[in-house]
Amino acid sequence: MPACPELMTPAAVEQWIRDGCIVVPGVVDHDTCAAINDRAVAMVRDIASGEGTNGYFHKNGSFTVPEENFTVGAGDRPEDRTSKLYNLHRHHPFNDVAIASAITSVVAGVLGPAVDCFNSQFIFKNPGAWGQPWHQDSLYFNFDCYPQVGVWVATSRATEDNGCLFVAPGTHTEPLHNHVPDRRPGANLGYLEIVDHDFSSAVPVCMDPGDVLVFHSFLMHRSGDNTSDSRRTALVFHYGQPGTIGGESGTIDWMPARRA
Ligand SMILES: O=C(O)CCC(=O)C(=O)O
Repeated sequence: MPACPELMTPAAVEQWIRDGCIVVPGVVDHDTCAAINDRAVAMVRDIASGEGTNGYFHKNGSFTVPEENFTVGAGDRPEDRTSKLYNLHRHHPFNDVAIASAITSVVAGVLGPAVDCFNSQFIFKNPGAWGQPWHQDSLYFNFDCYPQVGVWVATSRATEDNGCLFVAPGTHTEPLHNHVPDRRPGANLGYLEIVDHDFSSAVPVCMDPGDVLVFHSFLMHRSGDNTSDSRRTALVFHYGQPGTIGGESGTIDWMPARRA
């Protein structure tokens, strides 16, 4: 049950309880999506000129993770070979979205009136890039309380051809499942997958730029391969309750996002 259902519409409350995720259309305007994409590319180029090896580069607290494998040839620019760019939520223009009330009010409906953003990523799903296998985000968090809430902001169109997310509605009520290393040889480092669940009722989440998926950190989800010839991009934030303890890592940085 959401902590503050009065902050949500009755339909959103019902959907959250049943599915563990809600799509909120048209939250971020198209100019902001374009500015986010441009800034992410500029940051990746800048970070790639700094310290690092094999696509793992870091600068000023942000860092990049490389795409390990492509189904087709990839370009040579840093942004063509990057999978994820981490630690953005304190930087413009990402910060404006992280604290936007259209997003944090839904998150507050779920978690309570005060929420912190503790993780941010920009995901480059370049042409040919493989998807991320079925997983629950809570596996990657080691906190003293649950749930956390993920917010996936489409900054390009997300379609079945270019690697949109797929969710298994209702799986947020499952416990945390065992995850095994991604079985595809050459998959991105750190990808883990659930292999003990029937995903036949999973659905694609096709989105337009600026649409937002809000999802429970136990919800099982994956993304598809990008079989198109253009990049699919997304900005992802994770939120939790202020005062949450544990889980210290290089991708966790607690920042107030909304106060009662
Ligand atoms: O955007 C993607 O391709 C995968 C994102 C995802 O599954 C996640 O951030 O947990």
